[in-house]
Amino acid sequence: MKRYKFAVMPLLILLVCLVGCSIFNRSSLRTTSEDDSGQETPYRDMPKDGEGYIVVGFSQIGSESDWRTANTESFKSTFTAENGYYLLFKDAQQKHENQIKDIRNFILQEVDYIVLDPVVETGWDAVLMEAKDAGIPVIVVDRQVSVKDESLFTCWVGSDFRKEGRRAGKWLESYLESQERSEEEIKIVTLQGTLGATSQIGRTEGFEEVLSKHKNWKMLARESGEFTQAKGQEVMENFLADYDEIDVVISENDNMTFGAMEAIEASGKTCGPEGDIIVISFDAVKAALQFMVAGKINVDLECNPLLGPMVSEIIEKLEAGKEVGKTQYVEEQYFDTTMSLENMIKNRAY
Ligand code: GZL
Repeated sequence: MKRYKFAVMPLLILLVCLVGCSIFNRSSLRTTSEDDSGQETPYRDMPKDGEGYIVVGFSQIGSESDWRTANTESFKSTFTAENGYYLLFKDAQQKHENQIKDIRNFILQEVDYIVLDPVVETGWDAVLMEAKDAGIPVIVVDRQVSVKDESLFTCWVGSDFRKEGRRAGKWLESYLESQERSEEEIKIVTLQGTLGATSQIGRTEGFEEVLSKHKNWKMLARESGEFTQAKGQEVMENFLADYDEIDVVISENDNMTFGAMEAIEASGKTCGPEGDIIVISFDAVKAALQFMVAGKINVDLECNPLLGPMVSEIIEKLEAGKEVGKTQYVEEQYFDTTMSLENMIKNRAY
């Protein structure tokens, strides 16, 4: 009995501390969020207890590309106080360990929902189990998680990346036919995105499905440019140094394409419909479409970053106790130089 009594005191002290921390955490909740500079900034006119707002913790990958900037803006402009939300936004600078830390902080702050854009597909089982144990629904967006137990997340919203990759391959088939080059040996290099990211896996494998049907298409090399312009330029410089002849560059996002264009032109070669190298890009952000109009990019496979409104609709359904689909794809198309783009670009949201 004595041992039992003795054990009770520390437990009581621990309980008092935990309750104190929890009150502190909740009172610190809804008073700050991180702006683009990563600084914690006080939210204006947000009631101290934050009651009446749906609190959403968003773990964003980083700010590595124009696409990512548009994706972040879509969430920040949707999850506003006017729309009944309080958004806790964290930028993980493309680091998996930062996202794990951010999710754990959201759990500690007892948010109502966690939105996760996972930098790579693996390594999420443990932290998503912690969110599940805390009773916090997780909505995965853009890239996917690969977990043993799919009940660890409520649903996923994003693009069909494999379809984007297949579309790129089919576009190349028809383009080469139009150029009467279908029987020619075609030398190809690929700038891959962040290895292990769903967008990289899908685009690479989707294009591979078409590549495998053409014995005359030679994939000289694939290397990751990490979805950034600087790394994309560096990898393309190496490809140009290693291979005298390159007919096609597949670049798995526009920012790597911008770097590749720099490298191609610095080497004395040209790109685009009138150039030495066919450029196939992904994302279709405004700046890339402007380069297409300027004749530097042949085709751009759209990847829609505007996921904020779809996720808000999902949360409203969940709040109303409704079911939501486990997998939800966004609409996408592609653009090439046969299309008149000027007007579309003017009105383009990203
Ligand atoms: C695609 C997204 C990719 C974009 C890149 O959905 O995951 O990450 O294609 C971004 O621009 O870096």
